Formats: sequence, C-alpha cells, structure tokens
Amino acid sequence: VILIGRDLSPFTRRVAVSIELLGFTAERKQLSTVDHGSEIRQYNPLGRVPALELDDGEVLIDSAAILDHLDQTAGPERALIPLSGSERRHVLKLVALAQGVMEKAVAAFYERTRRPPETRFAPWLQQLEDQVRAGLSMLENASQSPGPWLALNRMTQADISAVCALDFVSVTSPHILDDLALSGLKTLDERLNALPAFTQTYPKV
Ligand SMILES: N[C@@H](CCC(=O)N[C@@H](CS)C(=O)NCC(=O)O)C(=O)O
Repeated sequence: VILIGRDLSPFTRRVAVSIELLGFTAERKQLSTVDHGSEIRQYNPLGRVPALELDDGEVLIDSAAILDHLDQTAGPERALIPLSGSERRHVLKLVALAQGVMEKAVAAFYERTRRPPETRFAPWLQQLEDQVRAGLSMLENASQSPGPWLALNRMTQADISAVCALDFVSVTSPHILDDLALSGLKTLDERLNALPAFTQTYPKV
C-alpha cells in the first residue's frame, strides 16, 4: 500500500503511526498540498491528504475511513477503536476531540500562512485558537483518569490522535499552548514520542 501525505499533516501522521503500530507496512509519498496539488489530486480529487492506495489500486480517502479499514484488517483483538458498546463510544468521543483539535489547528495555520496578512481576520483566528485550547483541555481531563492511557487500559486511537494533534499545535502554533495546563497530556506525548512509530513521523514545518 502507498500512503500519500506528509507527516506535518496530523491526519496523515495518525494513519502512518497506526499502520506501524498495527504491524503493517506502507510505502510513503510525502506530498504537500501546497507544492504537490496536482499529484495529490490523482489520488484524491479533493486535493487533500491523507489518501491510501491499496495493493489492488483502490484508493481510500479521509483519515477516519482509512483508520477504519486498518482496524478491520487488523481484526477485533488488535483494532485501535473497540468494536462496540460503551468502550467504543468513549474512545470515539476522545478521537473526535483530537480530530477537532487537528481541524481547528490546521485552519488556524492556514489562516496565518496562506492569506496575505492584510486579509487575515483576527476574531476568526482567535475563535479557532480558542477551539484548539478547549479541545486540548478536554483531552487533558481524560489524561487525568487513572491509568497511563486516555481511555481503557491500553493504547487506543484516542492516544494516537491526541498526540498527533498536540504535536501539530506544538510545531506550528506553540503560542496556542501558552498558559495551558497540559501536564498529563504532555507526559503521554513524551512517552509515545519515544516509540519509533512516533519518532519517525514527528512533524517538521
Ligand atoms: N477530514 C480529513 C481532513 C484532511 C485534511 O484537512 N488534510 C489537510 C492537510 S493537514 C489538507 O489536505 N488540506 C488541504 C485542503 O483541505 O485543501 C481527514 O481526516 O483526512
């Protein structure tokens, strides 16, 4: 399989990390939406990453759909999101919070880097950054529950997505984290970033 997208994209990174942790392998095409739009559109007409080309040529788009496929392939015992019930709802809620942080942090990054400065709208940027802070604070609350993981007694997609979201914010907009108490989340972040799946994919601007 081929994973299209670079590790600066938190959506791509959570897929890359999940592939590695589930014991799969993928060829990487570290393409950027800024510089490689036409090549990316050959995989995803929307021009977005990540996309995953399977060995038979089928192309999956959107990180959530790709993660769903990886979990199905891995089977219920190893899936990073539990199959059903309250455990599934709990993990999905935390994943949604992490995904929301990614979406808002990416939007804030674009607001600051893709617009001519005179067309930036400060109140909108402020709202995006407040949403990032709110999402991270909720994930921090989850990190305070007993045990080393955000949910359940093992690593789930909640942990992977939360770390990918936090690292994207740290690398692209560290000022958003000023005065935010994230000790539990940062401890989790340090622990996971010591694993090769995370170290090898750490985002670079
Ligand atoms: N919901 C999508 C979001 C993907 C996304 O927004 N990717 C960004 C890069 S981090 C992108 O492709 N941006 C270019 C664009 O949306 O035009 C997913 O989970 O894969």
